[in-house]
Amino acid sequence: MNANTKQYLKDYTTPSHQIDQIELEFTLQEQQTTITANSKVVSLEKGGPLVLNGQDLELVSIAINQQVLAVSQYSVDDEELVITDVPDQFELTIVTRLDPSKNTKLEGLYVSDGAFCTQCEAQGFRRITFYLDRPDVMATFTTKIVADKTKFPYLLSNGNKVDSGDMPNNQHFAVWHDPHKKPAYLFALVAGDFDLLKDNFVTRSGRDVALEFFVDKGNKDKANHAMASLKRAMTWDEQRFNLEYDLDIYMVVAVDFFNMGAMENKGLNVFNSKFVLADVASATDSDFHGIESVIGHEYFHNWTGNRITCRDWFQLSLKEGLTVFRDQEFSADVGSRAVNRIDAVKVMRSNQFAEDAGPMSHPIRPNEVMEMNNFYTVTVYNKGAEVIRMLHTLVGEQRFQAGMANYVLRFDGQAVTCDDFIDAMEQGAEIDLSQFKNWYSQSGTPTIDIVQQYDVATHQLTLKVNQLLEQGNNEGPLAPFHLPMMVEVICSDGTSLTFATGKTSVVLEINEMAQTFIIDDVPSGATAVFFGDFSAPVKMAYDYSDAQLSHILAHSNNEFSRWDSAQQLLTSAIVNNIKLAASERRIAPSILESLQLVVTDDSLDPALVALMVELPSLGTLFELFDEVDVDGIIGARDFVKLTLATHLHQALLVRYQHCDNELLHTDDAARAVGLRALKNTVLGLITVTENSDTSQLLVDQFARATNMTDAFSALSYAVVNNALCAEALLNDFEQTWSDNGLVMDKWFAAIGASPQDCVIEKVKQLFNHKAFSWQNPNRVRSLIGSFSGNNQRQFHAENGQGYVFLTDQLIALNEINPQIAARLITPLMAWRKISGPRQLLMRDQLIRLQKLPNLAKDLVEKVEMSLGK
Ligand code: 0A1
Ligand code: ZN
Repeated sequence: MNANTKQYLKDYTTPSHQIDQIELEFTLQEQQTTITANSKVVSLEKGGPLVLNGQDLELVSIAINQQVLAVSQYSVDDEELVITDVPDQFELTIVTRLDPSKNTKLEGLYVSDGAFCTQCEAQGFRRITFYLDRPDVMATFTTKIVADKTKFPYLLSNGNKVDSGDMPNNQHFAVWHDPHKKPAYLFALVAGDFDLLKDNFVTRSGRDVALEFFVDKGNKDKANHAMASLKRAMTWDEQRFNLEYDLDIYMVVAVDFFNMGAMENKGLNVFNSKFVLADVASATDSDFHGIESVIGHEYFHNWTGNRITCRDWFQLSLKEGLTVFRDQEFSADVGSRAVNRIDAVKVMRSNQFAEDAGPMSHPIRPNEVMEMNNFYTVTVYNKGAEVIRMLHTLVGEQRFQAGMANYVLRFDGQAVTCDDFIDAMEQGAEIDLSQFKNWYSQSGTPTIDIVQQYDVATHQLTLKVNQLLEQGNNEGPLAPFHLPMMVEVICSDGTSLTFATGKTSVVLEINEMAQTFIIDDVPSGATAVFFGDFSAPVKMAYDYSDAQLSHILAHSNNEFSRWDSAQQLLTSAIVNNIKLAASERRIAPSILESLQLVVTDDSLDPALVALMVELPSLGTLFELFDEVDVDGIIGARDFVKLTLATHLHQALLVRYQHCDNELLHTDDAARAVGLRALKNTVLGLITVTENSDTSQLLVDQFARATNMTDAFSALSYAVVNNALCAEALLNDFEQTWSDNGLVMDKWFAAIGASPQDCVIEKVKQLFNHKAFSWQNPNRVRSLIGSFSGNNQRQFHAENGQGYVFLTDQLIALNEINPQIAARLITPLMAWRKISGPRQLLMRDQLIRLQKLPNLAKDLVEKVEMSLGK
């Protein structure tokens, strides 16, 4: 098979062979590991050849029923091993050899800081042995690991440990057996020396589960939060989804070298150490939150992903969309629902809307894929979760859970499709989803256009609703989507209308291109609020006046809508100034007044206030336009920020002080997180003006900080706001933390986001920093990713040097870790939307990449999609 070709969903065929059992034996050595794979193979289509996947492998031997095959009996190339003549049923023994120390792609078996570990999703198992590496081939795995006892005291794999012992030459072994059938992508092996944090969890039915966290030596205490989060997740899944854990042991290993966040391997999760290790000195509140959410996510995969898995990789959202929905609900139930919802919506409006409007636009169930690693996207994950959330909104919790129960009942132990899920939901939740299915096959963000008419005589509010769909990458005519629109009606006195259900919101079901709804008993002068809670992943075309937005901000019963109206006020203030010369820029005083009220409102959750006074990100603002005026948007946003900071200066200072004081006394941990969020958002605004006072404020906070949230906020605002103290704080921070890679990531990211013109030079110098490593994805993402993804000002420097710089680094990473390179290329792919000479400067760099002789498949696909045929 040719490496750089596309695979199509429509071409799916069932596997030619089944593998029910596999026994693996690993003899681990850093530079030369030998793997013997013994599989029980059954032919499903009589007579066909057996075609196994394999990549970067040295084939040592191959035998069928213990008979070694002659070279003439098989053929091997870069991608496949083909055995032409096989019996209907046989034992296949393959011996392969590889060099894990050279595996910088971090897929398959590799070495992370001296420990062996694996990453097999999506197609990493084929880098270990030749196999039917596809998720619909499910086997029971027995794994024997042999390694040096001193260097690798812990030998881990999936399932339960069934044997272990010593061997000659200081070697030892362990044998693991996983009773649950699984696809190869859920296989894992870890060998190394760790500190071990142990606990246990008794499930609802009384199963005693050992919980074990393996972390770098000296870091045991930093795993306590992750452990507590895991126990919360286990309890929550029993209570809310009625799902219980199914093995006697659940292990989590934290490694420093990892391409993604974490991996849900059965019984043996492998985590990026960023999502395990935390203490207040070295991790921010948002790091703590991230750990809880990723720990939850991987745990929830045990049912939605592992026990019920995907038939093929086009179905990825079957497990990911659903599991993101589950982890979001977990975070919302154990923390603030509104804050979690807002965080999720910010990701949708900036990253996902951008992806859906760009060259990589794909439905949550893609139709074509060249490199699967490129499809672990915000569309598959986050829009996928929004699609599940719409189902939940349409049917309500009880019927949704009935649908879930039916899904589990029907498909446990199987590899299934998104259609199977929908089918189970239709049956269990009793709803017709034939039209809802369009969310799985059509890409792009729908715009919902709303026109209102109010009849004073009948008190009826008529809503004329139109779906505006963009062709984008879709083939054929587009069908209307089925989506819930949550509506609240706020009267002129600030009270919200109560509907027949007794609630202050109603869900209208949109399922036609053009539709009319009538809401009765609406008093005159009322304001209707659409898409409360972001009830569908759409853009809304309805122009509220600033007065209406201020009214919603002050009175909505829905915290999300209050935040959203504040964002819309700020957005309109920015948008209105884009085309104006600096001297002509203005903000309506009413907007400043509304925000002043927010800043001074003690009755609101401080975490929410923090989100309300935060300006929409440049990423979100760019998504409002088909053609992006980079200078105009940055200039207008800077202006609004400075005006806000100046106008609200006194109120901000007071609020900063109040938060600080309350933090000294409160012992409510959740409230303290909100107070810190507000205090630091406010600090960011106050210090927009650089002078000795604001610089001193940063210096003081940095010096007094008893936690990383406060210390790093002071540092990063010093850098982004160009404070006089920036250099001093950066040096201090570096001195303190230079031995802690995860904390140095923050330092690298702060510098990468610096607005100074010399930032590229600084970043280049840091490539030689002792804490930086090209092989470590976290370091690369922090330094280069923060520049290209978080520093629009310098990335889009007029002379194009930001584009050249990023491309230089992509060329280097193409050799080291193409998966990471392909993630970092995203900002360059938006070239068509960027107006003026920048557009061609960006395109030039994509062309430069295209001409590279050994461009990896990951980048080939993205470059081709960006440049078009
Ligand atoms: N399934 C994991 C994500 C993941 C995907 C691919 C990886 O390597 C290529 C690693 C992890 C999750 O959703 O958490
Ligand atoms: Zn996942």
